[in-house]
Amino acid sequence: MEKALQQFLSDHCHKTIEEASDREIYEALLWIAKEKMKGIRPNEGKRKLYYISAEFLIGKLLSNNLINLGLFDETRQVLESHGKSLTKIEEVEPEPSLGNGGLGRLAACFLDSIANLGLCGDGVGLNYHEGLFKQTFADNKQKEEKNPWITPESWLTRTNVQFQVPFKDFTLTSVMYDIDVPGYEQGCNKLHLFDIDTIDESIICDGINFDKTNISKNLTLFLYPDDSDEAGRILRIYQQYFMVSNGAQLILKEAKERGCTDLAKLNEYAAVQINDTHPSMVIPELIRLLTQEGIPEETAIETVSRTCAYTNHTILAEALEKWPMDYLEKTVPHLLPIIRDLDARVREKYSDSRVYIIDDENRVHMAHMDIHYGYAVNGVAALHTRILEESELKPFYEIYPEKFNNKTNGITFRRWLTHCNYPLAQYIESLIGSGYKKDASKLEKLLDFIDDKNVLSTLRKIKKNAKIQLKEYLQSTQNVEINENSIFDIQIKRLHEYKRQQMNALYAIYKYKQIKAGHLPKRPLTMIFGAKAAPAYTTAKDIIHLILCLSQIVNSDPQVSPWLKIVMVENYNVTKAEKLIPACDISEQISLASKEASGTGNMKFMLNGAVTLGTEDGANVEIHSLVGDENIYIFGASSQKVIDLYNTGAYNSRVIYDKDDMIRDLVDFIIGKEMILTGDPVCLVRLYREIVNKDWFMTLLDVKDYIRTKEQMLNDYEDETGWAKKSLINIAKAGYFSSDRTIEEYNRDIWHLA
Ligand code: 26V
Repeated sequence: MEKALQQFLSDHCHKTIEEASDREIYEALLWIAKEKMKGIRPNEGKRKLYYISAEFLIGKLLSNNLINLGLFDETRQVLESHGKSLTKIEEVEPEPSLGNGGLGRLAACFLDSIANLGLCGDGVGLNYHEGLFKQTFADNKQKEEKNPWITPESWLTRTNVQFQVPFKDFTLTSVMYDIDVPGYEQGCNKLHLFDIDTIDESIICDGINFDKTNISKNLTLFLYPDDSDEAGRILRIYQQYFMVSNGAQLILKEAKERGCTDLAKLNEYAAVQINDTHPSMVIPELIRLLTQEGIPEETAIETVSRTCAYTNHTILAEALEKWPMDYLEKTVPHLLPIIRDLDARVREKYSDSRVYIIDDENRVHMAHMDIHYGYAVNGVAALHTRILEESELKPFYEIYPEKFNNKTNGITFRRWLTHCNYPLAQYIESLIGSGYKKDASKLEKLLDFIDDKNVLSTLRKIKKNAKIQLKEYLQSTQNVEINENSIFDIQIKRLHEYKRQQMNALYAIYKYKQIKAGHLPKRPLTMIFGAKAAPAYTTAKDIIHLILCLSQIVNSDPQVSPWLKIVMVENYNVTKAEKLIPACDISEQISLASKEASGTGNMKFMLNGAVTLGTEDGANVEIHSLVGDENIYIFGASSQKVIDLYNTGAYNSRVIYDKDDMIRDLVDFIIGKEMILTGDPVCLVRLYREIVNKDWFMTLLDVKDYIRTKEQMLNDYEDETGWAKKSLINIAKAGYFSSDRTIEEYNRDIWHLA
């Protein structure tokens, strides 16, 4: 590495490593890694997986690629010996924000694991130029700005692959860009991102607004443009069809190249994983292309049904896509006869209208199409899959019980341990060897050290150092001062009412009032939030406003701020997650039970030694059964109770508010004197009314139990050894959540690649 680096810098910059800037070193490392990846054989196999996803939240790639190329340790050492820091150099790399949150990050972890297991499988998605918006704060509110990430030197490689994609009134010519996905001591796969050459960034006017109608200029400009208006929703259909038509054409081209002479046997050459319903149009598109190639329609449908599998990532009704037929008519009319035919075949066989593809309002239920014409359907955590089978998708489960299966999510330890918490990874290796890198279940060997005082104290030191690093980072980026001896309590995830950041904010109000009343805690507490709200989601933005106002009030109060700090991290993204997670003591996973399909942040925190404060929801349920009651803090109503409350309509937040003085006191604070003086009364009153009159995600149902449990947790933290043991057990039991395990299961039960 040293020689290659010296050579590059001397050839291109006439400098030594010491003299070169961080940017020059970054570009040198980028070039060296790309060259090295060119030399790696591609993973091969007869049946190839295509993981089609509208989102791949890959994060920065330098460290991850160096790890997988086996160059990470050496690079760190070489740079250090020349007075340079890899962490600083990484700051130069822009983060591609090609995802909203969990779903996109999962796709990125999966690509990493697919490559690392040596499986033949590529990602297919879109090359958004701006990605998700960049969040800034002004007047205690979220503002959105564009977020460009493509620079002349990047991980993207333009290929010669181009396809024609037909729309109603025009045809677009695509270009395929590739990003290499190297496996650790394995072959290389690709992430294919499709784009067009005519994108025009100058049509973006203030913030993230742009002319949504000019498709040839805007198609891949933004990830999920605001779909609060019709033009936004139609643009989304253009994006989705563009993605799947390119994917389908690529699949057929590669199948033929790999020797598929009879396309009726496409399923022997390809498996398509449909990541949520965004790529669902791949089903009618593949059928269309196969019939164009001369395959009879009946056979084409059967072949496609043996090729495609669908993953469901949410039960939230508003997130399940149902496209009006007239939108499809305006954009992709050539798919309509196929979709109508697929629906007609369903109606012929089943009388239950709940399983129809086209409903009586003439909308296409994308998930229904996936379930009828895919060969597997999976949920992303045990509880989630059970809810799909027993309630959300019950009529489908009754028809096709054999298609349903669970695949509990996972995370790649290469990014979420080796890279983001190198000292912890090194220490684990010194204790149990490197075997856990290939087989994460070996982390359980750490349990041998549960009574080893030295080990527990070293783990505490590693956590403390991570906290100091985060303190320095927040000081330099946001100019806030936090106390490394305080408890770090962190909730980082998209802002959504079901994730209940508002409940955590009510806790902050509780704590503030306690301190004001002279009840000082045993130890200071730092509450950290990070969350972006969808630009058109008013309540989510009001919750951000609440948190920012609280943070202003609390942090500027000399009586309170030595004991309580509230920090809202600006522009929360993968890079920030990598800095926050190693420093966390309390991992907030407080969604309303039944609503969080899985969560993956919960796994990242656990792996880094945080203790979970959570509801029995998503993968928290599995974390709970792995670590046991002593090593997790569970509170709140069960998913069954919540489902019953929804079914009977019995939940009424106003009744709780009226009856419970303590709760009323906390909620009233939102529109109290301090808040109204600090914030925007319109937002605060609106949020107050939302909570008192609606509270669709039942914050007031769980808030008291939440406060009680969190107080218990803060108390228990004072038993240093006891807490360190909980932390160690969480790390030791995190092996199950390696995405290598998840992908092995996908391959064993669904893809059958090797
Ligand atoms: C999408 C939308 C779009 C419109 C308005 C509201 C709304 C609410 C939620 C969603 C979520 C879409 C799917 C998704 O991202 N699901 C997440 O997938 C993760 C990976 O499986 C999982 O860990 C998260 O629990 C789940 O929320």
